[in-house]
Amino acid sequence: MSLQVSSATLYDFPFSSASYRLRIALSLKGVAPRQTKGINLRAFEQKGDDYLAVSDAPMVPSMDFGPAAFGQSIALIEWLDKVYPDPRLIPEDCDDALAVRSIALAIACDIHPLNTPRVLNHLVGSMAQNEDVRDDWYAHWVREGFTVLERQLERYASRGPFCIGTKPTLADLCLVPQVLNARRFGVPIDEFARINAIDAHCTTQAAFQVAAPKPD
Ligand SMILES: N[C@@H](CCC(=O)N[C@@H](CS)C(=O)NCC(=O)O)C(=O)O
Repeated sequence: MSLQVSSATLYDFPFSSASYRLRIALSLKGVAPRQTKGINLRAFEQKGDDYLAVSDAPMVPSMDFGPAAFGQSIALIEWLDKVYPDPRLIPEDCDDALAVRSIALAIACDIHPLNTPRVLNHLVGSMAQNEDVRDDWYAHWVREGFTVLERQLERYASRGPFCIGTKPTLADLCLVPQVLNARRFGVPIDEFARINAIDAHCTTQAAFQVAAPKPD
């Protein structure tokens, strides 16, 4: 093993849901990067020369291991899960691993990319839409995504209080930040009973609390 978390720099923004996923994973595994540097997305620091000298993409999170830096929260969490396998975030059981990835990617690939700052800023910037259109866009794609997610999660409701079973997995790491994000944007999500129940359970757990952004 050559790359080590203990010698890495984590680039992070508290309210970034992709960064929040990674912080929960680090917290559950009890490992910490050598240092954490904040990239203020509200001040567009992700587009600055300093950050782009480290990260290929103008987004967080990324981890600079020294020899190389990597972005993509799911890839980083999968790597962490192999290098620090206790506790496992992707089950060993192949069928459960498929279910976990299917839920996690429904959030990370189908919901989250439609509501990132660069997409929302493009709507009100170059595309000259007003803030009502932006908010409607956000709410539409979150609610459509949550409708699918709720159906997925209902299938596993008898297995335990987390997305799948009695332990947190990659699926929960994706769900909790997306729920927080939806609430912060004022999107009505009360009707998604299973999503809310899982979120309520996860947020009682110390590892999720430590990783959560502090209210601004
Ligand atoms: N697929 C990437 C998404 C990363 C991403 O979009 N991060 C957002 C914050 S949650 C970001 O840095 N956005 C900057 C921007 O949109 O300008 C991952 O999972 O790491």
